[in-house]
Amino acid sequence: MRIDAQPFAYEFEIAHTALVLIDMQRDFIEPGGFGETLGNDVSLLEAIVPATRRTLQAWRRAGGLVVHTREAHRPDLADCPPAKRNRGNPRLRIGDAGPMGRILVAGEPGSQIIDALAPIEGELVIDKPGKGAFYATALHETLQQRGITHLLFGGVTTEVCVQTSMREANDRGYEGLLLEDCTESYFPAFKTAALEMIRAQGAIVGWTAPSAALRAALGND
Ligand code: TIU
Repeated sequence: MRIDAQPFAYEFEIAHTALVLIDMQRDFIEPGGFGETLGNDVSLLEAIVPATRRTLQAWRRAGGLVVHTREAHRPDLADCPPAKRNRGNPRLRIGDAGPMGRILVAGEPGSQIIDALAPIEGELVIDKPGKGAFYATALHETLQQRGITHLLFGGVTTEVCVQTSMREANDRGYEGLLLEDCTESYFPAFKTAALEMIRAQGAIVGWTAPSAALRAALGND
């Protein structure tokens, strides 16, 4: 399969490709969660939900593997470095009680993936303590066991967890493509810059494409 992408066409086989949705959690997208405690306007992120849902549904119909990640710490915070918890001056720190439960803690309401994109049976859900999806997780081994060589990325935020995960994937030998309208940042200029950084220098990190290009290739929208 081949899709129109930048800086040039992206070729992949569904059987060897996973759709990886990064951290589409209430903690980042809804008021009262981690994203807002950092001082961000979280309303910006909602805009990508319809395109991401449509793409997820098309990818499911095509029979492709889906991976959902969540940035989430253990309740005892043993996997949260003090440097991460203490950085800056957030209104609430990781592990503090907020309106959606303890901030950025696994199992709390805020940690859940938003209803519109909720995982279904057979999809992988990876809790990760860092920004990158490969750090301190079994993601690489799991993808290798399934013969996955290509990764289609969406999720939030573009320049933090998505870009970090794409760079980690690139260094591990995956061919990665970021779905432009399925990713968002609290800072529009950072999203634009991240997309440009990824595809510059002949796809130094990977490709970018609108999700419609993927859905057109799948032909099942
Ligand atoms: N703050 C911010 O932009 N992002 C994060 O802290 N985590 C993710 O991107 N998931």
